[in-house]
Amino acid sequence: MRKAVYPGTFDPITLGHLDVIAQVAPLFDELVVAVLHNPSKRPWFDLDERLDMIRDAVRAYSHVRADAFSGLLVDYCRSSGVQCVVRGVRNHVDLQNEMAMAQMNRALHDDLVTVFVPTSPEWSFVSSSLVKDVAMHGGDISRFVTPHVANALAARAGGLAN
Ligand code: COD
Repeated sequence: MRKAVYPGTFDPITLGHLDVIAQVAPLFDELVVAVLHNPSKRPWFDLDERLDMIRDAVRAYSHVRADAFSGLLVDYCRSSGVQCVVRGVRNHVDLQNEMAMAQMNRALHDDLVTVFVPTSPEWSFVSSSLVKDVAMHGGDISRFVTPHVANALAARAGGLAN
């Protein structure tokens, strides 16, 4: 069985993340979108909210599921029996960072392979951080996220502004 993990913070999932999922979903029998649970960071959305948004966004794919992990990604991959990590690459800055992460993960886990997926050009400037910033200032983010995420962002931005 070909299994892969697409790990990230996903605070929140964007159409850029979904583009990566759409590109790789046909290559695997099971794809796990794995959300890092890191209580020391202060995400806009808690773990359950991020998982809910991912589950809503990937509901068309029967073999794509969301899960949470904490600690090292390599340990999560070992315990899940996964040998392939998927990461999206938007530009040379991403590539440089992703290379270092992939090589560190490989140094910690000999059998782990990282697959880099170039983003489709229309999403190359989209990030969770920018989408939150635009939402925070009342901008229209509906082109960059699912309707479920757009509603959640509007509600959270409104709450933060009050
Ligand atoms: N188009 C295409 N790809 C995109 C886009 C877009 N518009 N936006 C983001 N992406 C890609 C990112 O490049 C990344 O590959 C992925 O989507 C997820 O992005 P984020 O921002 O949600 O997630 P990150 O990069 O913060 O995730 C980092 C991890 C949580 C995977 C990493 O910190 C980790 O593995 N932590 C666990 C501890 C660990 O093992 N540390 C050692 C790592 S070497």
